[in-house]
Amino acid sequence: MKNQHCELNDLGWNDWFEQRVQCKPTDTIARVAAVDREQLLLVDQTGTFRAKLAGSFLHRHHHSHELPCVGDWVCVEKHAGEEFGVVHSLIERRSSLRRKSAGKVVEYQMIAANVDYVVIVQSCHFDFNLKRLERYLVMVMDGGAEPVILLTKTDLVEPAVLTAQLAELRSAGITAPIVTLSNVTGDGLDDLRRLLVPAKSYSFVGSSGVGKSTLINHLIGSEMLDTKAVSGTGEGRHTTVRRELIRIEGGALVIDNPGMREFGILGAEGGIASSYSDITALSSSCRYRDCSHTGEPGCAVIEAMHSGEINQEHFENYKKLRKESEFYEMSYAEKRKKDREFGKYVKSVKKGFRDES
Ligand SMILES: Nc1nc2c(ncn2[C@@H]2O[C@H](COP(=O)(O)OP(=O)(O)OP(=O)(O)O)[C@@H](O)[C@H]2O)c(=O)[nH]1
Ligand SMILES: [Mg+2]
Ligand SMILES: [Zn+2]
Repeated sequence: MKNQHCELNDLGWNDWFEQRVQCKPTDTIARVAAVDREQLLLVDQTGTFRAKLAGSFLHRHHHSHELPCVGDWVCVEKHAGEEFGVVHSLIERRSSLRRKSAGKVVEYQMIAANVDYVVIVQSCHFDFNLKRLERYLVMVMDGGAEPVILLTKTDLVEPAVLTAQLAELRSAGITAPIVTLSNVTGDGLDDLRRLLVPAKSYSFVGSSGVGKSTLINHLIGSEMLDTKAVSGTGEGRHTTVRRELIRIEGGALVIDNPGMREFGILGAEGGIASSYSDITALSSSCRYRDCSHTGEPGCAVIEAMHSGEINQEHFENYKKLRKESEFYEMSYAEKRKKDREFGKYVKSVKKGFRDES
């Protein structure tokens, strides 16, 4: 993170936090720039440094949403010459971008904390979907942040397509600011830059491949984040796997996010049906009712693609989205497993903590 000569205020600190902070006199204040397993990357006026959670902190907090996530402010004890700072407490969150994880007990999974704006990114080229956008809007409002809508890849559609999409957003009563841009031609980039306020935090969310990291690289002015061509095979590998708070030119703070696979959008199947109604309509003519359109005999979708009736990229996007939503559906067991491992980790740290005391 580029943050030479940065005051806490430049990193998003303000009176709201000042009035609520209760750090011990031996602690200082820092912001979480990234979380890598149990290790945190923190940033303050001195720069970035690594930190770990105090055993006593883990002892007091049992839910994953109570642990620091990117964007959080924390009280940290830092000694010169020591590799890691020790985080003693979390400062109250002003906003939380989070989603409910499915299960009997409502648990929240944090995506980012203390973001002022969430930029909901959709590509106007096949990814545009009002229902999905509305679900994102609900999530953003629910967390106490402001939404901004961003339509990317305008270079790939006719102006009339874009005009129709904008009309659809407005007629749905959506009043959030909307920016349209192309990362390829650079059209609209300045419109977005003008919206970004120094020291405010922006989290970018949206499906995989819509151009979030490409855009943020443009804003940073360097190829800091990995981006990847959407592969022609529809291989659903996500390029961004880590969230990191980055201070861009002009002073705004941005957080990139992985695409939908990790983000998880409940009910994505419904959204798929409506933006790929041509494919779902064709499916009913496939020989097998549960045809996956990946090579079964008598597949009407593949046939239509070969005859040029449906566009190949459109079909690849459909397959990719299908895969993501299936992955999400089946990831509960995996999530459970992760939670168990986390529980073990908490126990081992607690044990160590008791041993020390
Ligand atoms: N034509 C066109 N291609 C774009 C545009 N923006 C991004 N791309 C391309 O789309 C692909 C995916 O872009 P990324 O920036 O990696 O997408 P992402 O949203 O970060 O994806 P995840 O990290 O998987 O969530 C890359 O090949 C980009 O070059 C655009 O405005 N127009
Ligand atoms: Mg990315
Ligand atoms: Zn088929």
